[in-house]
Amino acid sequence: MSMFCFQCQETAGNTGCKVKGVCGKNDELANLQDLLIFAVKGIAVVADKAREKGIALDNKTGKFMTRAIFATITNANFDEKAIIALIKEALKVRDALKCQVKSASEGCGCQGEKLECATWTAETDEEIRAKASTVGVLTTGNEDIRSLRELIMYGLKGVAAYANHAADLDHEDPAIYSQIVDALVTTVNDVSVDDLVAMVMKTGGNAVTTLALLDKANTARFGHPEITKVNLGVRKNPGILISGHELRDLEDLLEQTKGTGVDVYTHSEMLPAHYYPKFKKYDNLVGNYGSSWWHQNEDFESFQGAILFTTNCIIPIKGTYQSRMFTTGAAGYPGCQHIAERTSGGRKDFSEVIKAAKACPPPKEIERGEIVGGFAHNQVLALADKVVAAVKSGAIKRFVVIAGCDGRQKDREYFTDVAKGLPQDAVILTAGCAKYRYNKLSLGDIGGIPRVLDAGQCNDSYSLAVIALKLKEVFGLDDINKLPISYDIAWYEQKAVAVLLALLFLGVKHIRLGPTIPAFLSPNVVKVLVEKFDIKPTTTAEVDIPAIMAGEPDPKGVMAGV
Ligand code: FSO
Ligand code: SF4
Repeated sequence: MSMFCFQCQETAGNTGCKVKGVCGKNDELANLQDLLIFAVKGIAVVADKAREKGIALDNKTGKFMTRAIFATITNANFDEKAIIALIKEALKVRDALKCQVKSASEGCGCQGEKLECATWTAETDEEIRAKASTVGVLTTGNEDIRSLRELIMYGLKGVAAYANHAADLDHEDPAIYSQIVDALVTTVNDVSVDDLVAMVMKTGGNAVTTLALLDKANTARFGHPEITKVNLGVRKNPGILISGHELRDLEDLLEQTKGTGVDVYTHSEMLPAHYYPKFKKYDNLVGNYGSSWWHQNEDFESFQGAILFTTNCIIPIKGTYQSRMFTTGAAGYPGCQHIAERTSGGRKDFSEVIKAAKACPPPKEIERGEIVGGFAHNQVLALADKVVAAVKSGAIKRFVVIAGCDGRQKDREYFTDVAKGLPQDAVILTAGCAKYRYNKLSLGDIGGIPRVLDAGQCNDSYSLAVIALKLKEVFGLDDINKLPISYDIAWYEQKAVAVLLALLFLGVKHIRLGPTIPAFLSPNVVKVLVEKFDIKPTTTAEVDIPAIMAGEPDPKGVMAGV
C-alpha cells in the first residue's frame, strides 16, 4: 500500500484509496497532504501550550491553519509543490510560536514535547517526501479511535474551509480558531472514546458558529440573497468561467472585466452568486454555464474560454483546456497558473485570466432557459406568512432537505428519483451542488412557492438551519424533530461532514445519508450514531419516499404539533 485515504464518499470500494485516488490524487500527493495535516497538528499542539502560558492564538496563525487544512479537502489542490510549500510554512509558523512560548517563560514551553508533530522538522523537499508516507491515518491502530479521530478531522476540514472563506471577507472569530486547536490536539493525544465523541459534537457546534459567521460575512458584503432567475444561455463575447465557492474572487474578477468585452459566467457551486444583490449590478455577469463539478471535462471543452478555480471541486484535466485554466486561493493544479493572494484591502490581479480569455472564442451554447434560486433564510422568512399558511392548509405537507454534494456515482440518481417522485405537496429545500441532480427539472410550485427552494452553496447550509429554527418558533414546537421536515442528505467531501455534524449538534435526528455511509465510520461508531441520532442510509426512492412523507418516526406528533 503506498497511500491510504478514505475521506470522501467516492473512496475505492467504499473502504479506502490505497494505490491512487478515485479523485485522481496520486500516492505522493495523498501522503504530502497527510504530512500537511500532521504539521498543522504540530502548530495546534504548540498553540495549546502557548495558551496555557497566556499567549492567545492570533488570527494570522488561525487563518493560516484554515488555509493549510483547506488545501487537503477533496478536489481542492492537486499541486504537490503547493502542498510542500504549505508544509514548510507550517513548520515556520509552529517554530515561531515555540519562540513566543520560550520568551514568555523560563526555558522553552515545548522542551521535552513527546508528540512528534510538534518536534519533527525538515528543510529539503526530499526530507519532506521521505516523511510523508509515515504519518497517515493508519498510524492509529485501533479502528474505533481512528474512526472518531478522522470524523473530527474531516468535520474540521469543512470548518476550516468555511472559516477561511469568512476570513477572506474580513470576518474572523478567535473562538473558532481556538476550537480547531482543541480538536486537533484531541486527535493526537490518548483520550477516551467518550472524550472523542464529545469533541465530535463540539466540532459540530463550531461548524454552526462558523457557518453563521460566513453567512454574516457574505450578506454584509453582498446583501441578502433574493429570488432570482439565472440565465443558462450564452452571449457572443469571449468569456471566463469561474468555479468553486469564493465570492470575493468573483467580485474582483467582475470589477476587472468591466468594460473589457469579456463576459463572466458561473460554474457549479458559483451559481448562487447570482442571487446576491451586489452581483446583480454587474452586466458582465451573464449567467451560469454547465452543471455540477464532475461534468467539468465536457463543460470546459465547450466553454472554450478561460477558467478560474477558486476552491474545489477540480477533477483531473482531460482535453485541451489546461492552458486556459487558472487556480487561486486554496485551489491548485500542476501546470495551471496560480493567481497570487490579494494584498490587504486590495484586489487579486486577474489580468492574466482576462488576457487568456480575450484570445479565446465565445462559449458554445449548450442549453438555454433559466433556473430559479435565492431562497436563503431572509428570502424564505420574507415569505413566512405564505409558507405557514400553506402548511396549515395542508397545501404543503412536508419539507424535504435534499442538500449536500453531487458526485459521479450512478447511485446518485436516487436523489433525482426522490425529487421527481415526491408528491406535489412536498417542497424541497436545498443547498450545495447536490441540487444539480434535479434543479433543471420542472417540479412546479405550490401556490406560487416553488417546489425547489435553493438557499445557495453548501457554504449557505446555515440558511437551512435558520429556516428550520424559525419554523419551530412559528409553530410553537419544543423540538426541531417535530417539524414536518425530513433530511435526505447527499454527501461527498468534508464540508458535507461539517454540515452533518452541525445538524447533529442542533439535535436533528432521523437523517438519511447517502449514497453510502462514510467508509471512515467504523461499525461501532455507526452504532453510536444510529443509537443517538437514528441516522440511516438512503435505500431506493420507492422505499424512502413513503417513509420520508410519513415523517418517521412519529408522524402524528409531527403534524399534531403543527
Ligand atoms: Fe460541491 Fe465539491 Fe460545495 Fe463540496 S463543488 S462537492 S460539499 O466540494 O463544496 O457542494
Ligand atoms: Fe480517494 Fe476520496 Fe481520498 Fe481522493 S479524496 S484519495 S477519492 S478517498
